[in-house]
Amino acid sequence: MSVGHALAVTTHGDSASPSGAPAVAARTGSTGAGEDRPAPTGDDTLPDALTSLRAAIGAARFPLALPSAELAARTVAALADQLDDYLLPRLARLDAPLLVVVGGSTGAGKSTLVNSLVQARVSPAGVLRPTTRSPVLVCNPADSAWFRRGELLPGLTRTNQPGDDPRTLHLVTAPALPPGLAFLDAPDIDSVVDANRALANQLLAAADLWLFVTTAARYADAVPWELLHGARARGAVLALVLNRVPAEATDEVAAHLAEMLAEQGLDAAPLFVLPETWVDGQGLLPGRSTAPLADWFARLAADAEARAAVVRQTLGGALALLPPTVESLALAVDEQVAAADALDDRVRAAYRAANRTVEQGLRDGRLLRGEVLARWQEFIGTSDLIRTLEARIGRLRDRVMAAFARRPAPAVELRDAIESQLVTLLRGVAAEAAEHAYTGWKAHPAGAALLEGDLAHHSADLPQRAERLVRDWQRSVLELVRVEGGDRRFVARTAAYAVNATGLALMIAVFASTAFIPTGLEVATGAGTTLAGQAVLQAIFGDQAVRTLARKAREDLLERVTVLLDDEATRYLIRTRQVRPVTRTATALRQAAERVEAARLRSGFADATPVLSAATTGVDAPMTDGERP
Ligand SMILES: Nc1nc2c(ncn2[C@@H]2O[C@H](COP(=O)(O)OP(=O)(O)OP(=O)(O)O)[C@@H](O)[C@H]2O)c(=O)[nH]1
Ligand SMILES: [Mg+2]
Repeated sequence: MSVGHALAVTTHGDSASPSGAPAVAARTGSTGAGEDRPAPTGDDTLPDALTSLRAAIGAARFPLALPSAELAARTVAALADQLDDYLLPRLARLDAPLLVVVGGSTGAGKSTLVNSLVQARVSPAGVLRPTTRSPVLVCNPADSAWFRRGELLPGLTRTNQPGDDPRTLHLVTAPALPPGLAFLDAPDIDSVVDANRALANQLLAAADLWLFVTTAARYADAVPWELLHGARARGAVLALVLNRVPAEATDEVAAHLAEMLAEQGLDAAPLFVLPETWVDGQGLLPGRSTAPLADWFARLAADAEARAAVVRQTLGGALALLPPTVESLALAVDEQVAAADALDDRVRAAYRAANRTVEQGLRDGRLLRGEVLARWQEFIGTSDLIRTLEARIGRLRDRVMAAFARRPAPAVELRDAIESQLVTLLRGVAAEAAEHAYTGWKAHPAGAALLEGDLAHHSADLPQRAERLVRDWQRSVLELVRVEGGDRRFVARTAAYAVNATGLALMIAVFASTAFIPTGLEVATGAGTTLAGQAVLQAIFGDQAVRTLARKAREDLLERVTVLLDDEATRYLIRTRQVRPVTRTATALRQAAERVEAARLRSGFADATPVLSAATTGVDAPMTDGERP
């Protein structure tokens, strides 16, 4: 009975060659096709362009927890592997032996098939699933030096012993295998063992040709189809083995699989249908069962042009996929930058609001209340201040003197009241800003992931820093009075007490500032202010020189507050800074991809068209029960 389709390789236009050899069209490079292409944007070679791309990819990070980040990180890892494992070494040695990676579900009979094809038990097959955990590479002794050198799949340590370590590659030679072709028996692609699965994917990306092995029982599984899609998308050369097909089901199963392949656009790949059979004492399949496959590979091995064409197609497909893949990475980097910006904006908005609240507090006179107001009134009730004021309020001073009992100057108390009023304000705005920044981040997926530590509140030492800030400011106000007010009429040049008193008055002026000066005292001082208090303030603020100093003192205070709040905001901003992509990461990726694309178009790999296609030929009928040993 003739069952299935098998090998056959056709060329473009040519029907299967008379000899039945895998008449694969060898592409002839770029000559002839170059005229129609856009002008190249650079003149570097593909290996150079790929090396730059490798560097750009190596620098890409996606630490912000965005929906795109996980896939991007996986793509980076896969691309980096593909460049290191396959593209760079393969481009450097286009004539190196063809690597056939044998991949598929566990128990599909991959190891058994490889052993049978090379006529030696090079890879243990077994009943324990999964059996193959560490890849085994088998080649003709003449090719072993190339694979041993470790340019291909450099991350796998070469060994001469079988083992279980997925980071090793067991190298075996088999004289029965012709030179020019090597088989790599891979762990299963849908393994329950994570490391197996990851390794299988990595190995497939390093294949010149993927021999996909499935069984009558497993061919409809989802995972292999995903991988097959990936292989098709990459334009990788693919051949399929439908293994262990029971005689009675052959037609049905082979037809169904062929239908599925056609639906997925994979019908160009050669499909070999192998009958269910017995393995011999060595664990090898009978020669007649594997003969079509063995012949096909033998002809491929013997045909250097065909092998070169396979390499060109797989390479060309992988290279063509690089620019769009790298663009997806650049977009993911853009998203990281945008998210970092958005998070920073939330923090900055929270602290800008805090700054504004302080500014407003200074403008609307709300600070000139309670304790500060009481202490101020007490203070101006003493002669210290009054004596320092200019003569034009001398008469007023007399009245004030009369109104207030003479007491020791409560300057210290006023200063303390100003300090505590300001510190309370600063603590309040810092607490509020922290809360806003915190909730702003919490609501953002990438922000929530960054919120470790106590970021819901102002920093623990903020009260102390705020106190220090106010005291420093007060000192600087006195300094201002000393330096700038030294030659003004309202300060007695040498009197320390006068400096002190004027300084305190200036601080009050800062508290009252704009609301006070243009609109009058009632706004700022509110009810309960004594006539004397108002009058003195008016006298003070009526003076242009004092107003100028008050403005300076106010600006000084606001600058200090900005520094304090900036420090608070830094607690958040430092986190985004740590994870923010380095400037130009996305640009570097895009430029590197452009260089690769330009070099690819010049190289001729862009012209690769499918070199292997299916044709229906006879294949051995499944063994009957009577033929089984
Ligand atoms: N009867 C029969 N047994 C087979 C055939 N092919 C494989 N086996 C047996 O099936 C079991 C699994 O085969 P393996 O070759 O180890 O399968 P594998 O695909 O390499 O499995 P993993 O390494 O786990 O991915 C072994 O016990 C083989 O002897 C076959 O065609 N007929
Ligand atoms: Mg195996």
